Amino acid sequence: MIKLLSNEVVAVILGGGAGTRLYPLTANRSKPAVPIAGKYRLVDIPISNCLNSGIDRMFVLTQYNSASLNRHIKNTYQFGAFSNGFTDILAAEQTPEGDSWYQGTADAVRQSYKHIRNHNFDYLLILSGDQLYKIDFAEMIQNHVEKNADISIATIPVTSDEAEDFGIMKINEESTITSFIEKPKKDLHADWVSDTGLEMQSKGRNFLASMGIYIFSKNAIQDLLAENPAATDFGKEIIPLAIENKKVISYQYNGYWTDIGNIPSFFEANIGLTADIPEIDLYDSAQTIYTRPRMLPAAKISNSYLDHAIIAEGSILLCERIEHSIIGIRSRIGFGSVIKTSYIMGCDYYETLEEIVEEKDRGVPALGIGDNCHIENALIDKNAHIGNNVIIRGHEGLENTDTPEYMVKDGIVVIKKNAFIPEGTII
Ligand code: ADQ
Ligand code: ADP
Repeated sequence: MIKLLSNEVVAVILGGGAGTRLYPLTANRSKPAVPIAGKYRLVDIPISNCLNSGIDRMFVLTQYNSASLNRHIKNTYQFGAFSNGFTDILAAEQTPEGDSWYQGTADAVRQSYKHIRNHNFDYLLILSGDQLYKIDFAEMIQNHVEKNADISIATIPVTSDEAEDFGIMKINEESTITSFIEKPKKDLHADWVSDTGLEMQSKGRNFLASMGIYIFSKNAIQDLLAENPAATDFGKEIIPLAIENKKVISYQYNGYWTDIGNIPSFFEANIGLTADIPEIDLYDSAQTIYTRPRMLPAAKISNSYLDHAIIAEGSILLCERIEHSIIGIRSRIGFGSVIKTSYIMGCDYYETLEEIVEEKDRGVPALGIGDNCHIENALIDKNAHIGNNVIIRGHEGLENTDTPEYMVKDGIVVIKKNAFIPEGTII
């Protein structure tokens, strides 16, 4: 294991633009605060990768701040008196020099640089906030130093279908990037094939894609941002400009990495965790994924058949079956209910028995999922009140819709945060 000096690296986590691709999960919270895997939030992934690599000074740049992001970061990432560590959220702010929104990824770093430069560092590590992976950044930084690079980009071989969504590059035998194109259309692909090695080629992964993970030497980031004031994005502008007169290298990664920036990929990444041996191991004590330690009681389960189910702490389950699903913290699921291929995010709080009785008297569904429900291919955001005998069944034939309580996106039903779904509803 390579050890970094504590003042070598500062990390910047790009926490998201407008967040429209993850709507409605981002309707009232910033993207880094979106809950994943039953008990974590998106931001825990890049932060944990940093901590596991020995990097403990991090900025999270976000388009808008939210109470849940603040609370989560404040309550989770505390560094003691013997460390310089911090996790600071920088939300787009109004200043005398400019209006509020970050105009893109490079603009977000440019606007935040006045805060970043107050810290000692040789290398700035820039990360996306919406990816699921585990990488040792210390190795990537060592490679950057050994190769005397100005910029390193983590890369992964992808197929032609995927290449349209990524920055694609060509490299020479020293792994120096010689050309770069952001999200090339299919008719250009013939010019962008790379030698990705036999194993990757056998899977049709012939294109070298940027993972949106960059290391910049301090001078390189300062020069590029100052000399190109109109450049707002790394992929579209800064990287293509940089390869003309800086040493920009590829650091190829062949492990599991996925972008979870939209509803279908977010859903798939979560459900994928229920596999026998998932692509990403949450049960690895050498590379812990950190999150807020909550003082919750263990889950209590009665009469339920559970198969490939991830059940978070604090849950009370009386249901009939749960298959290939994640049940988030403080979930309550009633008698006879069946949950299949779904991600239930859970609840922020419990209702008291008196509150539940009172809601019953008023004919309002209690917090959680009621009795005799069938829930399939659904993503249920936090604090949903789902009545008895509700059927929610996502499938390819369902038309995309957006109502005040739920949304259908590519066959997945998304129940919105704090939604009320009355008894007997069929979606
Ligand atoms: P995209 O992911 O399409 O491509 P982008 O939308 O710019 O690029 O987002 C990169 C990251 O920055 C995401 O985590 C996003 O949420 C965040 N982000 C975007 N705008 C932001 C803003 N204004 N403020 C704060 N954060 C913001 C990029 C590269 C490609 C590369 C892919 C890999 O441009 O070359 O292949 O990432 O996923
Ligand atoms: P977690 O990290 O457990 O997801 P959050 O920090 O997002 O939790 O917030 C959950 C918080 O919501 C809890 O601390 C709880 O105090 C608070 N809360 C309590 N009662 C309510 C309520 N009625 N509605 C919404 N939130 C509540």
